[in-house]
Amino acid sequence: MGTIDPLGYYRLAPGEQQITPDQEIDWQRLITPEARQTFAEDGVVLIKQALHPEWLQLIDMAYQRVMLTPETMARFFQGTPEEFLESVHNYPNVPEIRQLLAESPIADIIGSLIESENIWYFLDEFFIKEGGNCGPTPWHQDLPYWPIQGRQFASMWINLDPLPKQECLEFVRGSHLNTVYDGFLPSIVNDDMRHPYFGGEMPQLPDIESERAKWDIVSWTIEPGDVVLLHPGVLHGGGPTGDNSRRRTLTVRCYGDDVVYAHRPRSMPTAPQRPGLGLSLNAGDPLRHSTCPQLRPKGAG
Ligand SMILES: O=C(O)CCC(=O)C(=O)O
Repeated sequence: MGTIDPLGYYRLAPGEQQITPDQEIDWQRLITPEARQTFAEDGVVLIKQALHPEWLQLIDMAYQRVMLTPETMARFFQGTPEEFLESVHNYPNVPEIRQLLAESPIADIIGSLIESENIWYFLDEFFIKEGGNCGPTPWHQDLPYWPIQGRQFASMWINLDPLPKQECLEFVRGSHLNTVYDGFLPSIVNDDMRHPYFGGEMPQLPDIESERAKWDIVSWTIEPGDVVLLHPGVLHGGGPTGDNSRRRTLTVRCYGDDVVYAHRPRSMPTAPQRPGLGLSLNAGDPLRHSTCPQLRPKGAG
């Protein structure tokens, strides 16, 4: 992929040709009954070439805007050569993310996959691994960090850069149907990538990395335009970068009708924090909150 110069003009990368189609991708034919079944059974599915290059360009613009304020970002492996960045919940402040969710087919694709006509926004996150040799993302499930439960939830994992298989995030097939483990504590991953986030109520994360053969791990070679959809209960991690690699990833998280508010241990706040959410909802209530705008049907929110 090329770059956008200071005047806002796209500059082609060496050898890149500007031959993008002038019509939206027919994504409906990509969300097949088999894709739905894979997502339901494995908790993760790869959909090839689902996003038009113009949506990637919009994500690139969002990425450039968030990079103006790197001091606002979380840092994994802080102060080490493996350091990488995470920027969370940009929907309220970054117009490109709002446009992306309003106009691109992301919410429609998720709605079709999880079979819900109503789709709400939950969260967006950038994972930015630049400069080469960034560390792996610690193995985890997203579910323990969020006070929610339900089947109709999918995160769309989108990359601006091509990735060889060994730099792609990895997933444990079917793990969303089993144990919900405690999260890991991001602030101390340098020392311990499995230190419990809450401690106590949920079992500690297993040591997947040292017993890889025991787990049904899947990952793919990724081209820009490919998307991976994952349920928040699926175990995922890995995806370090090589010597000269760059990985700019946006994850967009949306849900449908069956997702409800759920209890989490009180020992730590859920992450990212949503003050007031737990005051307005009880366990089992449909997840309706001012920070979760309805995206589909268009105009319903
Ligand atoms: O891309 C990554 O390294 C982490 C992504 C992730 O954990 C997620 O999307 O839930």
